[in-house]
Amino acid sequence: MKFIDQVEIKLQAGDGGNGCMSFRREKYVPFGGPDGGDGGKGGDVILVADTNLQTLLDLSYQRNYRAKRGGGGKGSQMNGRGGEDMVIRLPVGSVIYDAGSKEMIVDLDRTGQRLVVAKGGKGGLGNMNFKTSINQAPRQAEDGEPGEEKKIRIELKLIAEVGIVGFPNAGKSTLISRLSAARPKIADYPFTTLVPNLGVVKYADYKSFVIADLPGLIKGASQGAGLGIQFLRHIERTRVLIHLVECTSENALKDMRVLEAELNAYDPGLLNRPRLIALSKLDLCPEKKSLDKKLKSIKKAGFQALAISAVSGAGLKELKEWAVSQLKALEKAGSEKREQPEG
Ligand SMILES: Nc1nc2c(ncn2[C@@H]2O[C@H](COP(=O)(O)OP(=O)(O)OP(=O)(O)O)[C@@H](O)[C@H]2O)c(=O)[nH]1
Ligand SMILES: [Mg+2]
Repeated sequence: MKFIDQVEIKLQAGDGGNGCMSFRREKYVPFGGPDGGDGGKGGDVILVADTNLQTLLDLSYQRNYRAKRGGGGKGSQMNGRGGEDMVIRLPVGSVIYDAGSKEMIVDLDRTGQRLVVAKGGKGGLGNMNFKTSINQAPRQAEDGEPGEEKKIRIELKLIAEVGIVGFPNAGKSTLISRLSAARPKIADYPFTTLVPNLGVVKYADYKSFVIADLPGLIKGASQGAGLGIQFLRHIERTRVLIHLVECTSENALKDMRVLEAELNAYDPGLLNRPRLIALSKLDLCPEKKSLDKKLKSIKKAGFQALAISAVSGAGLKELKEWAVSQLKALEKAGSEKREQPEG
């Protein structure tokens, strides 16, 4: 499936139906009076967050959306019917911006969340509404109001609690395939992963968190090298990060600084998340002494560190536990803050 995470579309809500000008005509009822009904309301354009969708692909094919116009009012006091709404389904995590002003309209981050993004026009009043004591036969009826027109930009920001960031080939996809049911492509060459993958990691009593495997980052990515850094949009919402550096690396700390520089160029806030460096492919580094030395130098620089192997499974339990403990701590801190609002 193709992964599209940005798209611009045009929306047109339905115009309101016109009010009707008509007079009651019936045998034996002279001067029957005005009986023109009102126009119906135009259909709205509505956005709905749907968990069944993972990409904005469909919207990249269809760029124009139009709700139906309201029906016209009729004689015999009949009001027009309302125009049908246009409902657009979007993946959860879609952020909607006004394409003109660039302002954010809404962040659809909850399943089932709905928003009327363009309102249908009001129907016009029929002439039966304009009857007064001095004007018993009004020849006046309103036209319906035009429906709202809008151009919006949609950005998909995946919702995952834990993000895996590292150089190409570090073993990110292999790791997510070991921790979750996700089955991303794994291969012995850089840039195997071109789009983010999500996996659900289960732990303890039916609890789980979502982990994201991102395409590899390289030095200069913020200037466009490799796949660039635009996909980092998908870790904006993560709460903790795992950095993968191959244990065979000559200088893991130096590699780490390269990753940090690219993350910092995208959003310095990313570096404030709880982070852990996992030296990957432990099975390829059998010599315990030199591995311990590497871990020690990373820890000395103030990082939390672990050695793991997605192949042998070593260290995976600890890695999972670390992520869970960090998420729990963040949750606790969040709820305490909510209980004691400042000021
Ligand atoms: N020996 C060993 N090989 C591993 C381990 N984890 C991954 N590999 C191998 O390393 C290569 C790259 O693995 P991927 O999981 O595709 O790496 P990635 O970080 O997702 O790479 P990109 O998607 O290209 O950024 C594959 O050949 C894997 O089989 C490990 O723990 N031990
Ligand atoms: Mg990969």
